[in-house]
Amino acid sequence: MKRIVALLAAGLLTAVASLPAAAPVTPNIVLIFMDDMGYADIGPFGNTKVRTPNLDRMAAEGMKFTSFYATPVCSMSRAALMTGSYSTRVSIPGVLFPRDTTGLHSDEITLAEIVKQKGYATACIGKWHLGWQKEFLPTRQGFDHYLGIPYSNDMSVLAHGTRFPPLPLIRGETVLETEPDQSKFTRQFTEEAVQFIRKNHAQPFFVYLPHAMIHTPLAASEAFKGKSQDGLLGDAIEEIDWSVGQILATLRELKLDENTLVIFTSDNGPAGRRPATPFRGGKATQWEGGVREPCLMRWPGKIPAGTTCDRIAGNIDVLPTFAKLVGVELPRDRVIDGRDLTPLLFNPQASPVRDTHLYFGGNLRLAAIRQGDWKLFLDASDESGDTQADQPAGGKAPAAAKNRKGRVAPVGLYNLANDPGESTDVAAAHPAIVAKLGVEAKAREAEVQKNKRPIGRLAEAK
Ligand SMILES: [Ca+2]
Repeated sequence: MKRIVALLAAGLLTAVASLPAAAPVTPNIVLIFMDDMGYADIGPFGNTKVRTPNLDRMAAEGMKFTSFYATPVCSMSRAALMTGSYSTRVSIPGVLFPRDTTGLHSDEITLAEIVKQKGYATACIGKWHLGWQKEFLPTRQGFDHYLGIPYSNDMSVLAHGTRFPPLPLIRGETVLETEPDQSKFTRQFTEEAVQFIRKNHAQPFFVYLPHAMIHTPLAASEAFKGKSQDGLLGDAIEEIDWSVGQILATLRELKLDENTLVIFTSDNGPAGRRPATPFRGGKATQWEGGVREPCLMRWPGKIPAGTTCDRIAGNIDVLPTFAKLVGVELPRDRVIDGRDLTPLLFNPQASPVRDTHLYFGGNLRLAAIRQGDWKLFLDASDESGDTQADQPAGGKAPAAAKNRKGRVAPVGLYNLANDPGESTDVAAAHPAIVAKLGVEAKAREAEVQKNKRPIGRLAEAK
């Protein structure tokens, strides 16, 4: 009998050993989410001005995604990330402000609530921006632990005078202080994350680390201030790189490297008219530079080192990916727009998990559609609620039209493979593609509008 058991066990072990890398495991997850960091702001994506050795190493040890989509501005990106659904699907407009009494609806199932089903310890450390009243805080959306600011770091008395209330720093649901010293943010949030990882290292954990940087007002601690070759922006980016290094060093020290997926990405394109080379546009636009983000994923032994994946992916795909990795079924009572990225994590050349991306605007309307290499702008255009103007790449005059609010908005058809900088509108040469994508966009937008779910309102919040 013992012999049979031993043989069975031996057979089982052989079977386990021969399973492909995609075998079910429940990794720890660290999701580092930047604010206003654009495609070209870090070394792995072509920045040669700032030093990002830890991010460079993360790329060398993991996978770089080059078609990873967010949205033009803050709140809508976080809504998509948290719910696996387009921002319009969950009715979150561009940017929530302190005057707003809305937030992510309590019925939404967030990343934290997905992994919670498997007993993960969960923390949100940094900027939330999905509703600031206590009914909307991370603590009400599956996070055990919260330290951070409830909206952008410029929504403060210091930046805007009394039009805004003093910026609060919150722990749990309690305001610790107002108008905190922002030069301490990156260090403080990093130390909090490291502490949380140390405390929970013996059980599965999920750390969501949405940094306040590099949204303006920029700040860096004394150790980084004045040290980069790119002013305060470079200082802030180099401190973020230090932060990534601290997280990775902690995982290594605790021998959690091979059982932890670390993701680094951002919420929207670069602010302040700096380029998102090779893409056109920046924050608050639907040009690729406004919505295509640097994205790194690292999981030694699982994700092949030093690889690049150009398949369409984005922050809506994070939730289905987490669900797959931790072994939780996706909710069936609602539409989840994202797709499980795990086939690509283990093989960047695997078939695309989706061939289409929808570019929703802050006005909840569909502004553009990408299918394969083709991208068509629609006349709904983007009105993201932010004040950043469009910025043509290379100083060229953009192909553009005025939208209903009189803002300049992109129009036309672009081939992103031949023309990633969206310099040439080729609609006139490809009427059949324009027609096909137009029909597709209309049908898809109609479906999202029909099946969208409500924003949370304070009076209704549970
Ligand atoms: Ca942002």
